[in-house]
Amino acid sequence: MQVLNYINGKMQAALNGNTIDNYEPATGHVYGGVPDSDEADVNLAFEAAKAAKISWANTPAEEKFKWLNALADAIDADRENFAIAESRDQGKPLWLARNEMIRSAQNFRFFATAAMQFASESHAMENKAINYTLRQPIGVVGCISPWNLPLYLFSWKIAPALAAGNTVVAKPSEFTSATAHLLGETCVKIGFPAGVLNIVNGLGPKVGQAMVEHKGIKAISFTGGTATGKHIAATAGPMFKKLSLELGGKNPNIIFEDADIEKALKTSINTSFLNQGEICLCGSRLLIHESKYELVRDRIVDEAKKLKVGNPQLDDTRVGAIVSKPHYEKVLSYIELAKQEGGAVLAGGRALQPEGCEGGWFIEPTVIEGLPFDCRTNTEEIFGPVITLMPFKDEEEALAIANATEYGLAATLWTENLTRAHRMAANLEFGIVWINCWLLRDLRTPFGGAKSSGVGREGGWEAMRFFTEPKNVCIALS
Ligand code: TXE
Repeated sequence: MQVLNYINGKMQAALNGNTIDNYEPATGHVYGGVPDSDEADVNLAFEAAKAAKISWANTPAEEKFKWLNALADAIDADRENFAIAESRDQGKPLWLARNEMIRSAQNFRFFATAAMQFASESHAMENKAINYTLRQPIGVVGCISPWNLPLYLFSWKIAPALAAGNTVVAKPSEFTSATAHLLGETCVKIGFPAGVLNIVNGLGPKVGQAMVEHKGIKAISFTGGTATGKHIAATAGPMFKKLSLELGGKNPNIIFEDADIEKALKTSINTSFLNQGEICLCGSRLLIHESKYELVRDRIVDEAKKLKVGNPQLDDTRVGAIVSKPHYEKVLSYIELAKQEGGAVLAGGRALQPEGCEGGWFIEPTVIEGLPFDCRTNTEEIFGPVITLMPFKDEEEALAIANATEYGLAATLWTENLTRAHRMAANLEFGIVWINCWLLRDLRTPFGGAKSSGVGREGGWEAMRFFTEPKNVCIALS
């Protein structure tokens, strides 16, 4: 597939005509190209967004609702094509890509409704004055998304930005631009108003950096690695841009002795390995009460060995390919590090080449035990199909281990003890706590992390507030 930019209502190549090779993770072969855009394309997209700004901001909520729903309908209607493109481009199993396409459409539908329902506050001062808050669109905003859940996260940012009345310059990851290209084509097909959404493809340090540095782009919503997030904050901070940063995680998945073990095990296999472990919410550290340690360890090892790693297009594949060669090498290097740190690999640990996918970047689901809680393997984000196991003796120790990382995105815990569940939830230093479930998402809830996992929250009104500038208007009554 030859990916194109979508700027001012038109599909177009980078102005410089250059492209970047696009690799298929399942084969390791180049199968297309992505525009190697630069600052000039960002400027062009910005000018289009600026020209469309006033008319989109003044478009009635009913119209915005109609347009966002039209995008959702078009994605739904073309779901299979989108899913095939996503799976091929990212390496994820096709069945998973299908689910993510459902959610991508849902993101547009959800925020279509938000455009209709968004409201602001008023504050009456006895009989002296009345204040009301105007929540106005920021203007032109930037959305930068990663490669793990490409269209799912791209739409999660674009939809609220548009619903709040902004025009958008957006950049998908250079590793996974295919579904952003299809979204651009969809906009053309349905006659989406020109300039309201602009998609510029290319490298992070070029296109992403130009967006972050652009004086006219007043807010940046970013999801990606913590190091990139730090760099973006350092650039955008002195420019006083609004920033929403969703960064990495090193999430604990805690199984207490009183948990429903069968249920915990069934979900934990997904918590550990869904999407090859390339989800910021995956539980990469499995903490198990010492009385159930052997039982849970043996079962999780068994289940991990049974997961079929294979061609992403096949229905029975549970684990697909790792997104890129550099990331594949990074994950393998962490498995080596775990061994050097004294870890015992109980399942997986190796690269493999499934039939028909020779040359692809596949790694077996890997389970490691015997590591101290504060070693690098247990504190740094690996972002692959690799989990570590750690026993704990009581609630206090579980909490101490869980919190012993610079990250604070999501924690999962399994217990039938109601008061313990609430105590733990209050004391875990994470933005999201799942109790007896994982990745159960209500799109109205605040989504994001504490500590080095980010700044700000997405989802529901949080996203609508992020993408608007509040203005207090005070009227004296006498
Ligand atoms: O992501 P990057 P990388 C973690 C995971 C992974 C690590 C590094 O641990 O191994 O991050 O991944 C754009 N200005 N996560 O380096 O670079 C880039 O083009 C502006 C967790 O591949 O952060 C892409 O669109 N933008 C994460 C986006 O940033 C820049 C998901 C994310 O890529 C830029 C992905 C710059 N200077 C990786 N440099 C999660 N939280 O879900 C790059 N980009």
